Amino acid sequence: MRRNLAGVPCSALKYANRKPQMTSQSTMQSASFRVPTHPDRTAKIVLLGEAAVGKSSLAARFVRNEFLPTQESTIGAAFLSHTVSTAAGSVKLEIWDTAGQERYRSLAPMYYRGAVAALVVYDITSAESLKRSQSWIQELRRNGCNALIALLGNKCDLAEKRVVPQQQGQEIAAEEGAMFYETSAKNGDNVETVFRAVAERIIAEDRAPAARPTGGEPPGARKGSGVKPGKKTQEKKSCPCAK
Ligand SMILES: Nc1nc2c(ncn2[C@@H]2O[C@H](COP(=O)(O)OP(=O)(O)OP(=O)(O)O)[C@@H](O)[C@H]2O)c(=O)[nH]1
Ligand SMILES: [Mg+2]
Repeated sequence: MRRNLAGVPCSALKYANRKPQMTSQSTMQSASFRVPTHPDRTAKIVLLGEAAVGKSSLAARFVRNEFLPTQESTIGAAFLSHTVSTAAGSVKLEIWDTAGQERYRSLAPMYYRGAVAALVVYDITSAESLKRSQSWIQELRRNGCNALIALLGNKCDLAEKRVVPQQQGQEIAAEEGAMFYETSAKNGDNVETVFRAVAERIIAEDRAPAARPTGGEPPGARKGSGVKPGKKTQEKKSCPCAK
């Protein structure tokens, strides 16, 4: 199957559930670093995890510095991008925010394939979501995906409802050779830290290629749009890599 530059089959590029446009360079950049017009590298990263653990909320906090208490469940996947500047260079993170609902489960491989980093999210108030995050990590390994993995225990602001001790998440991450953070998309705890740490590792380990000369989003992608596979659409036909 022919794919666009983000590794997504063109047949998946039907957009639904349109949301407000996002800026590709957010206000979340560190004051000490200016976001460059032409980042040095481009890296595909993917957010995985059970439904409602806060994947979209983490992405929205990182890219737009906002939190929606009534964040809608993602349909298919959403795409966002944001450039992180570090002392060692800049990297444009092309973020695929997958849908956690079971009915979209079979789509996940096309989003994690080719990803240089996977943020696997669970909710610290749900033991089930931690189990699910372990299955995601195992699936990535089983499929030979050698992406950098970060295990994130989200909703750490809900201390009174916590059922997953921080140490448990930490131990699982250590066993899996993954980075580990507890985060809160709601109050922003550790959100920029996670993405920045991932960007720094991507640069340090030379995991991402130099940025495409023309820049911009993968063909067919729309910032902040839900991506829903389905029947043929005009957009599919016009995709430059469609058969
Ligand atoms: N208290 C709290 N609520 C959060 C946090 N992150 C997300 N939520 C809430 O949890 C709910 C689900 O968040 P989403 O971001 O839609 O979760 P998701 O993982 O993207 O869900 P799917 O798209 O269905 O896979 C929403 O009501 C959010 O407002 C957090 O850090 N703290
Ligand atoms: Mg979502």
